[in-house]
Amino acid sequence: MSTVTSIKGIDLSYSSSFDGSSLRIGIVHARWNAPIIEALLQGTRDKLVQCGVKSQNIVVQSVPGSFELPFATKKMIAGSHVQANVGTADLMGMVDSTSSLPTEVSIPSGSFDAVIAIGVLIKGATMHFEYISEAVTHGLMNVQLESGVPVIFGVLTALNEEQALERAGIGKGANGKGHNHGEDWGAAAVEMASNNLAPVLLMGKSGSGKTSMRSVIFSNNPANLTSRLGATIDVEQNHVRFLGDLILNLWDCGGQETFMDHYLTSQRSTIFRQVGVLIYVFDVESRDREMDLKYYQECLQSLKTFSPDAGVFVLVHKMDLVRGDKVTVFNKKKLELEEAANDIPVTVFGTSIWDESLYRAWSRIVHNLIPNAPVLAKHLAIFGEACSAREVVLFERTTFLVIASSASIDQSSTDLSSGTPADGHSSMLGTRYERTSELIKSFKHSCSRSRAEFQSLEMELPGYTAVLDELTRNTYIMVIVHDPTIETAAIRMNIALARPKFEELQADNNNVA
Ligand code: DLZ
Repeated sequence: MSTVTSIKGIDLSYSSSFDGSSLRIGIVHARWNAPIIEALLQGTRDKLVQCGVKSQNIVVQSVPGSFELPFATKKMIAGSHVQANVGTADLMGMVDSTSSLPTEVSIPSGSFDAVIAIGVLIKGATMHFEYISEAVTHGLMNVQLESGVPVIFGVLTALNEEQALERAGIGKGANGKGHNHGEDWGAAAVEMASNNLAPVLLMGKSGSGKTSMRSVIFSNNPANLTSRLGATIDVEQNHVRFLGDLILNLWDCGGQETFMDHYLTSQRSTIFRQVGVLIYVFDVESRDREMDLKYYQECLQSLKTFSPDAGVFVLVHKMDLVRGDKVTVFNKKKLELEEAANDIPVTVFGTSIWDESLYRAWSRIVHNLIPNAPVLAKHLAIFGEACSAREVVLFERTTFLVIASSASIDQSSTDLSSGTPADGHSSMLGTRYERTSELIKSFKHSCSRSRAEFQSLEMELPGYTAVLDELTRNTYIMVIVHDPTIETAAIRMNIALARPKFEELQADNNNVA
């Protein structure tokens, strides 16, 4: 039987389960006690990279001593000029003649998902140690509470040099080398940052269809299987990967009245703080109109208080159940919900899991969350023109949501963030691309049932030719040409030629996410 020698420390197996590939992490380190700092910095970096953080997304800045850490951390989070690419030669002000001087870079505000403050304080003969330790601890705590960005406390407060060396994994005494605490700080940063991504709140009364739509869009379940899903209890947090490295921090909030009451009272600041997008779902057939509106308005007010910049999308769901004139029913409901929102801008969609309307709404929502969507759209239009395409559409690979589109007929390049079609539901013209999303998703389900993998599609019809093919690792492109002399092989070749450019654009996207 193995003996447990220590129960102290972070459970690294748990922390390492987080994926840091979309995160940007700042490190501020002191230059006092340089060799120890150097080891800690290395341990921190190694762990960050091991957790998937890209080296170009780790920005390092140094300050003279630990006392300066809170100030520098605050500045780094605020997005002021920081010193980047500082190597260990910078420690203690040493100049490495072989490396270029540290570059000044401007970091956009809010661009760090977490900052790690590293310092080594070693007790001396005076009270200096106590004062600095306490001031730095409080200072760093204040920075994270005020900024809302997690700050990792990477400051060793050692009674002697030996203790500090051991905690940096370079001990020389009887206890051996010891464990490098920098690894724990790297893992803690990734965990805290992953849990701190601006949430996308999915709210609405229990039974309104929130979980089913999430399952259809993100878990790729066919609509007919969603009836088996149980009600969501409390808040279910999901990190949904989109376009490769973009992570949507989706909070599916159970809609039972007890939960709703908690969200709006004791949990109000936790639920509504720093929200990126609120998606509020209504069951169009709901009988409890007054109660529905009351919760809706209270949620909007809470959002306005804690996340005034959040986008709001309202889905009038289960439109397939409406008998009679769907357009009139939808328009009436839309007006009612816009009026109830008062001065808060809301975008209202009519949706159903049984048709393309769900894809239309979610394409618009997700489009809002893609940092360089306009750039992608611009390049898509250039591509379309270069290969004489009448229409070009870009789909996300797993969800098949429309990310961008460009058409030469009406010059309507792409603005997926603009409103709804007149009937808000099934206007064929307004939802043609999303109809393709839905059809391809169904086709992919059929493929997987027969253990085949969907790869590409070609259609040659008298009026036009359409090719749907993989563009990048995370996207598909559909190219529609009306010129009968253009062959599908030529379209495919153009797609292959455009591939590197779009891979590059997507990498940029992930870096600014
Ligand atoms: C002054 C000082 C001392 C005595 N000890 C340490 C230390 O052990 N670790 C550390 O990071 N910094 C030390 N400093 C420097 C202060 O943190 C600070 O840089 C100076 O007082 C200037 O404000």
